[in-house]
Formats: sequence, structure tokens, C-alpha cells
Amino acid sequence: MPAKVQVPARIGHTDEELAFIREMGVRYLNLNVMPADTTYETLAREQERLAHFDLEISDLACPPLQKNPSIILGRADRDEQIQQFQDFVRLSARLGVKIVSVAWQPNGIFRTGRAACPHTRGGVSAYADLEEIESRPIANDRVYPSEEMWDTFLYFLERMLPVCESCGVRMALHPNDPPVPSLGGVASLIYRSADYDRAFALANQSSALGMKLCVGCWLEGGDRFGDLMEDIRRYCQADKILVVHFRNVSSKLPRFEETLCEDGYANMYAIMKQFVRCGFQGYFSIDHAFAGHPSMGGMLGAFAYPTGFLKGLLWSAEEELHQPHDQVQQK
Ligand SMILES: [Mn+2]
Repeated sequence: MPAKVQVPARIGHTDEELAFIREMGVRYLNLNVMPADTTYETLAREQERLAHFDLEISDLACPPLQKNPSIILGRADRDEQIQQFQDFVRLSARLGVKIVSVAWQPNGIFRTGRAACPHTRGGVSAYADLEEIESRPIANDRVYPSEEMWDTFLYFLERMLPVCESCGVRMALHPNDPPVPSLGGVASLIYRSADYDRAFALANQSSALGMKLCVGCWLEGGDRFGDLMEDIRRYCQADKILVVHFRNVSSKLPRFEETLCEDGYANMYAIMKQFVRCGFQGYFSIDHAFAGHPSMGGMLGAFAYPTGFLKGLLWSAEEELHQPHDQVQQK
């Protein structure tokens, strides 16, 4: 089975937007839903509508659950929040969606700002300066050390894995971004590939815990994160990679800009070939496009070109390595 391409989406895209996605040759959506929409009726209706455009939901994310401060920081209401996460997993299973997103980032991604930068051709993109980020005050009530984050993660796994396993849903764990030991006074769970190894070991290698391999995070960290090519090989072999965030940056930390795939420091074609060579069968997604232009399709418009570029790299890699393509199904 060839690898597939997805775009991020939300509920309630217009018919024109869904037609636009279909015309990009994309069939899969990473659907972000807010808690009010996490009912079977709402999402089944959305699936039915998407089906008219030959689109389907490849994975679901509920942002307030995905990066939940109560669960991650072990606050008093975490059991209630974990229960909601369990319900979300059961709902995904009922809809036939086999992947949900999670990231141990209670304060989200840290960036210094968004601007037209030297490597972005005038595009407004996110950039990070670690010196600025590390000079900020702590983001929560106190400092949260590393072992405490591993404890809350284990607490979460013990309650989530049985539910995921019983209904066949896998959680895709994204690294902490930027990948440094601590952000805003909270120790990062995943900022090196060795941390993924620890997380998978903690889950007893259950298939219910997989990864969102964010190429952007690996490139931001460089060798300090891990050996990207070797990590792609071994995590493909272990069937841990559910989704790939395909993104390039201008340089490693301490300062980087998020660039077009062809403009960053990494050779994204070499990286794509490694995924194809290793038999990756999951989903590729462009991660963080430039800010869109409102009259040019906004966010979807901004994703169109880089998604096309990604598809071109995937097609070329498959061609060069004599692998099949994910093409239009004959009806
Ligand atoms: Mn990412």
C-alpha cells in the first residue's frame, strides 16, 4: 500500500473548499474538531458530506484534549479530562477513524513570532530564537521537572492504552516543538528520538502508541534530536509512524525560520526517498504553511502549493524506487 497525503481541515468547509482539496488530488483530511462537535451525529454527517467529494477523515484531533494542561500537568480535574479523551477515542472508533493526535505540550508550540523572514520569499512564516524563548517567564503556576512529566504521561497511558487497544485506535504522539529540554518551565517529554524509545517502552510497545514524525522538529534539533534517516528506518520497521509532518527549516536551533520545502537546509527529496524506501504506508502532511492571503483561499490556498510540491516529491521517489502510487480509484 503506498503512502497517502492529507491536509489539515475543520468541520464546515464550503463545497468550493472541499472541491478544491479534491482537485489537489488529496483524499484524506486530518480533521480538527472542537469538543462541541465531538458527537457521533455531527461527525457522521460530516463524513457523509465529505464522501460526496471523495474525501475521508484519516485522523482526528480535538485541540483541547490533544494538548491538555490538566492531563499533562496532573491537575485536580485530570481524570475527568482523561475520561473525555477515552470517549473521543471510542467515538473515533465508531466513525472508523483509526488515529487520534496527542502532544505533551500544555502550552503549545513556542515561536518568537511570525513575519516575512530572510528565507521565506516574503511569505509570513513562524520563526524561533531560542535566546528569546528561554528568557520568558514560566508559563504555568510553577516549574514542572522531567520525571513529573514522565509520571503524568504514564498515568495517561495506563488509562488510555486499554481503551485504544480494545477499539483499534492508535494515538499519534507529536514531539515538543522546539525540541529543547524545557519550554516555559515545563520539561519536554519528547525532544530526542531516545525519548520516543522511552515512551514506546513505557507503553510496552503497544501498537496503540505511535508517533507523528515531525520532520520539522527533527531538523530544528539536528543531531541533538537524533539521526533522522536512521530513525525513519527503524520507526518504519517497528510500525510506529502514523503521520509525517513534512517541513523544512532554514537552520538548526538556536534560530530557525520555517521555510518552503525547497528552501530549508535539509534535502527533502532525500528524506522523502527514505520514507518510500522504508515502506512507509501512513499519511504525509504539510506542517505550518505560510500565512495565507484572504483573497487567495486563506489557509487552504496557502497549503495548496506546498502540498503539491510534497506530492511531486512522493511521486518522484516512488517512481525512482519502483513503488506504486496512490492514484485515482476506478469506479
Ligand atoms: Mn509538526
